[in-house]
Amino acid sequence: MMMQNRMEQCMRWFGPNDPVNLWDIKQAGCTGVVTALHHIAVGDVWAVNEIMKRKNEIEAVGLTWTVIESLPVSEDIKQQNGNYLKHIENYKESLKNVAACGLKVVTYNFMPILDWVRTDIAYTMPNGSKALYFERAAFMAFDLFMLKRPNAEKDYSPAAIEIAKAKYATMCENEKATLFQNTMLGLPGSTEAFTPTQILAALENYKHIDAAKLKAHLFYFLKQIIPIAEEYDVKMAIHPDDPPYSILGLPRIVCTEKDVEELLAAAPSTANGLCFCTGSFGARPDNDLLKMLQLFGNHVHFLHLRSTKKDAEGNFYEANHLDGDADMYAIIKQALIIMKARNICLPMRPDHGHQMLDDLKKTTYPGYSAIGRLKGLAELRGLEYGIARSLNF
Ligand code: DNO
Repeated sequence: MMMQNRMEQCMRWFGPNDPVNLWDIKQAGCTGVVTALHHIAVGDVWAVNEIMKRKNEIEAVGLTWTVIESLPVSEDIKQQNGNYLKHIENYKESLKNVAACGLKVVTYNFMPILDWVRTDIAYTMPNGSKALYFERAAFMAFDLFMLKRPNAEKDYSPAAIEIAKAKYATMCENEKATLFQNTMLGLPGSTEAFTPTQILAALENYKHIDAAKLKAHLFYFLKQIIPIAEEYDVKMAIHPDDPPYSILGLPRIVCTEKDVEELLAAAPSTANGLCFCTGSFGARPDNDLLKMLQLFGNHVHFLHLRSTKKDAEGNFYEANHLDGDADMYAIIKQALIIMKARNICLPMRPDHGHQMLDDLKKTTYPGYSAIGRLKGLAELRGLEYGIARSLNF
């Protein structure tokens, strides 16, 4: 029988402490789960028994652990100092263990210090649901007047600094505290935020690491890791930077088509691939999502579907999955073409979702409440079904 090349519907699960449980994910219509061993310190080896324990939990409800998100890369590796060689060896070990447990796709990122950054995690939409929002003026105000990053003013034009000043002047103490908390949120899967002292010290470590140097560190890492991934049949899927440009003076190097071209060329192999996040790449007006998907289709191992709505001031919010600036019709159509050509089912997760209905009363990881993601998934699934049928796929 011919295989139906459809996206494998997944949701992210943050493990046993996640208020959204595996049954919720199953009821949303997923077959796959995307998760990580969040309790293992970054840089340490993921042991087979730990991986198996999590895998069995997932399989006990009839779901599959489809993608690891993330097997994190340590700051030592990103900065090439301290224990980086040991951490690279540990990473290889983890990949072997992951493969031994039958897992095939590993997502990671190479963002310095911070992962994704938003200024508002409860931005009210006209219908009362809450979205994630990046407000440029608020972010600049945070950087210049709250964090007081040394030399921050050099990164902004005088006009931008005036905008930040005006924004800061309108903010009450409560708003400032919330902005601080939101911006300094730590890694996904953790509710801990960085302190100003921690972040300023971490930024200091990047004083001599510019984009070219960070790229060299990424390429070094890839040259070490990709042969192992290839040997053990694991696909590496790097997540783009979010937002896809420099923040807090930090280099960000997985933002554009050119960045992707370079990183793929650094270790040529289909094991060297992408988590194609339409929300992250899509937050830059100069990224043509469809073109990128066409160009890099053979290296896409995982899809994050989400649509940001940008404005001329550099703000963006996360719109409904079928609204926003991403042409989701064109993207899903292209994903179907890629899957058919490669005869595979690409794992996909509705990335983030609005906090809505009953979830407005609950505390969940920002962006990861159940109902908004379920709605996004249902819309994406319907769109895919319609396109696939009309193409006779
Ligand atoms: C945000 C996520 C990212 C992603 C990591 C992958 O919700 O898409 O935090 O998981 O960057 O390493």
